[in-house]
Amino acid sequence: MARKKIALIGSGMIGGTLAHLAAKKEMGDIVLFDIAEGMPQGKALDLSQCGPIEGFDAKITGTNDYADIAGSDVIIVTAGVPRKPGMSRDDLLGINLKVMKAVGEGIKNNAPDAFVICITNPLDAMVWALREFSGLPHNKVVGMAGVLDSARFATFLAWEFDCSVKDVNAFVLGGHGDTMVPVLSYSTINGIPVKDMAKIKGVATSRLDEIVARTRAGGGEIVKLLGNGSAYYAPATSAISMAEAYLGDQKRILPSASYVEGKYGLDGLYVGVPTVIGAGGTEDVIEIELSDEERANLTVSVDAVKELLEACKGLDSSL
Ligand code: TXD
Repeated sequence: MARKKIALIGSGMIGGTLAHLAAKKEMGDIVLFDIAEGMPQGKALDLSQCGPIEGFDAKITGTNDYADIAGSDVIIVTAGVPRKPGMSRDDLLGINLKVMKAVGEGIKNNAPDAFVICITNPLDAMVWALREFSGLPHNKVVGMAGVLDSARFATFLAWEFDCSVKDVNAFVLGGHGDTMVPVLSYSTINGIPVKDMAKIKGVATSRLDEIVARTRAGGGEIVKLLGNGSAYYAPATSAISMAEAYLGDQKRILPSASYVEGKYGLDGLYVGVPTVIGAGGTEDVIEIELSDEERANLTVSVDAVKELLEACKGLDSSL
């Protein structure tokens, strides 16, 4: 059987980290694409030279030509610009929408059978636009945010309870923005509801509220500390888990920005929901019961996503 092929559109901080992780895991051969000339080729060469040390077999190449992504099984899109301190994700809309148009056309013309994972911000709007521009089926285009947001939530919960991150199952719904909805009622420490664990450990409800707030602002906290660019290790790791779920037909339930039609009272937009990912791409969206408060929070988040979609339509008449 031929090796799988993974194309990374955008070879910046996340793209480079994705390439390294995918190579280490021997997920397949890797193509780094970027508009910057020389940079993807340079990174590909550097990463190839990790092979003898780490002992992986993966052909890693860099390119500025979309023809080289032909036959890709998975494409992960990070092309665009990241936030600078003080910027919101939405400030990136105008620039990154144009980038999604070019990328969508590149995918449509060269690798229409791929499973596409979009990472570019503002995520929920960009994954929608990328799907529109590429014309791929909705189940083959998904956005990565929820795996990262729930990993952030899990990290903070593990620190608070002084327990292993391996035992934390943290649940986040909604758009990838300041309105995202960390759902405490579905978050557990090895099956023990977080609220019960808080009682056992004497953690105040106000402290849990602070953890929820820190999760929501988790990306901005890193942007501010880095001073230049945004998080990349955990975002790349998150997208790799989604790619593995697809390539391995794992049927994992991962919080992903998926196309929702009907469920959660939503109609035809991408937003973060628990999603079954397997060989069929996004195979199903799991609709969970929400409290009135959680549902109200989800509505706020969805409204923020809808506003961005309207803004996209205003900027590009083909949408
Ligand atoms: O949870 C999430 N979804 C995210 C999203 C978490 C963290 C960061 N997130 C977003 O990912 C971030 O806001 C950005 O929109 C993307 C990529 O972040 P990264 O840190 O990798 O940005 P870089 O290092 O600037 O890399 C972007 C690359 C850069 O090399 C550009 O030359 C390239 O994108 N680029 C393009 N490539 C191909 N085609 C076009 N048109 C293009 N334009 C820029």
